[in-house]
Order: sequence, then C-alpha cells, then structure tokens
Amino acid sequence: SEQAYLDLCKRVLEEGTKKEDRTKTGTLSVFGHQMRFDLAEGFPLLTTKFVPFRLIVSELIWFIQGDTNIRYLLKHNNNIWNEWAFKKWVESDEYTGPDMDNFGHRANEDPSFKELYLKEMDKFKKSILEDDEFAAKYGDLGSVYGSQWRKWRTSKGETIDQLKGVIQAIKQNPDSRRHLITAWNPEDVPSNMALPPCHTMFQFYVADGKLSCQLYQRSGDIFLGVPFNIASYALLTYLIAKECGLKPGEFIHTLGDAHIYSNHIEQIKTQLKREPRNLPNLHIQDFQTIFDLEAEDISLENYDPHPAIKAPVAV
Ligand code: THF
Repeated sequence: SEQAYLDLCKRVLEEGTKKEDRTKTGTLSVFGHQMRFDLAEGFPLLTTKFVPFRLIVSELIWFIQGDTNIRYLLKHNNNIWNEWAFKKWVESDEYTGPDMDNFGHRANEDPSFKELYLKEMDKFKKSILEDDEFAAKYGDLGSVYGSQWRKWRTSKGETIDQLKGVIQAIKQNPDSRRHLITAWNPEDVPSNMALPPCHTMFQFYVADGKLSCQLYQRSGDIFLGVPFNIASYALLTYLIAKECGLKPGEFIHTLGDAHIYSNHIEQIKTQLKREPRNLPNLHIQDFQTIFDLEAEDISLENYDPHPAIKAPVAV
C-alpha cells in the first residue's frame, strides 16, 4: 500500500524544519527517512492522487536507452525535464529573446511574465522537435541518469555500461553484494550537469527467487518528485526481475533531505484527507532484453486514483 508515503508526508508536516533551498521557494524538511514497498502487493503508484504513469514510463525508457536529450521526451508528450534544458538555452549567448532570468520563480509570482515565459517555452519546444542542430545543442541535459547508467566515462576515456553490467551480474551471480549503479560522479558535479543527480545510487538484491532494489536519494521533492521516483524504480525492478526470471521483491526508498516545498503544503493536506484505494497491476509485453522495450509495451490495469492535485514545480 502507499501508507509508507503518507506516513512520510505526515512526518514532515509534523516534524519538518523550515529550511531555505537552492530554488528560494522554502521547504519543510527532515533528514533521513526510509520507506518499504512490497512489490507483490501491487504496483506502487499512488491512489490518493492521480499520478501520470505514462510520463514515468517514457522517462524510464529514456534513461534505460541512455538518452539525455529531451527530444525523446517531447515526442512522447513528456514535459517534466523541459525547465532544465530551457534554462541552459536562455542562459546561452545565442538567446536573444526577453529576459528569462529566474523564470521558474517569476512565472509563479507574476501572471503577465508567465504568459511571456510560456510563449518562449513553446518556441523552445518547437525548435527542439523540428531543428536537429538546435536539439543537439540545447536539448541535451549532459551527464544525467541515462548517461551515467549506460555511458559512465572513465579516466581512460572509455565508457562503462553500468546497467547492462548489473543485469548480467544478477543473472550470473545473483548472491553478489555488488549489484550497484551510481549516478553521482564528483568530477561532473556541478559544472557538466543541468542538475546534479538526486538518485545518487541504487542496489539490487536477490533472495528466495525475488529481486529487491534500494535507492539512496540525496534530495526528494515529496509532493511532485517522490511519487514519480517510487513508481520509476519499482518499474525498473519489475523489468529487470522479468528479464532475469525472478519475482519482484521489495523497493526500499532511502531519502536524505526529504522536503515539502512551501507552495505544496495545502496540496499535501488535501491528499492526506483521502482514503487510499487498491493498488493497480502492471502489464508488460514479453521481451528479450529491457533495452528493446518501448513505452507502448508497458501498461497499467485497474488504476482507480483520486483526482489529480496541481502544484508548481521548483526550478
Ligand atoms: N526538480 C524538482 N523541483 N522536483 C522534482 O521532483 C524533480 N525531479 C526531476 C528533475 N528535477 C526536479 C523531474 N521530475 C513533475 C514530476 C516529476 C519531475 C518534474 C515535474 C511534475 O510536475 N508532475 C506533475 C504532472 C506534470 C504533467 O502532467 O506534465 C504531477 O502532478 O505529478 C526529480 O525526479
């Protein structure tokens, strides 16, 4: 069930400390929290609000394929990484449009600026989709998850495919205690990245024919990001389990700075008044390797959530 998530929300509302942050939005925050989800109970997508599963699927396939360019996401109508690419564009020398400094914050405060921003963002998206050269230059987020998982750069100038390596190791030596993938590369932080990775590393574990996964997330946006993150790593665990002939075990989510943005507090309170429903079930087409999967191969059955709750994303 999603009780572990609701308990985290309650804990942060009750015990959280007021803390300023990089985005200057302000948060309530705790340090150190762990949630466990038994994947045999159903797929852990929240039911106390609608969570757009198709965005989670296309983002995960994007990571699995080692892609770091938002063009793939835009083709799948997925806008969750746009702000990061847009930021690089408006801070570049080639950008000559209206001043977009601090656009995330200003769009939330000033409706007339928001209109201007949305127009620029639309132009930006159109260019990414239609102009190959522009997309190559400004659609790429740099060393984000897809690149760290599949193309980790070594000091010898070679690359390491961590994801492929771990899947092979799970098949050949399931008892190993080294089924680990890391996204945190001190050499890349912060200069080469749009945003240093929040999901710094994760580990797989095989016992009793079941595959479990634990994630260490250094920073978690509890209202918007964490529901995505739970579903995304749970989905990855289901996919790798299926490829390796294992059953899904547990997803264990360990958080460092777990925070609720000050402009998400009312939304969380609304959500906490709702009664959780039965979890949905995952349906995956048969496949040989997860690297062949397309977004259309993955679907959900019996997802019956409460209505969506809107909230601004902090950039
Ligand atoms: N930045 C912040 N501030 N929070 C994050 O969760 C976050 N991510 C990724 C990168 N930077 C981040 C992007 N992940 C949404 C969900 C996940 C995101 C970014 C945004 C979001 O707005 N979700 C809406 C629906 C959006 C839509 O329908 O287009 C929602 O209501 O769930 C951490 O992974």
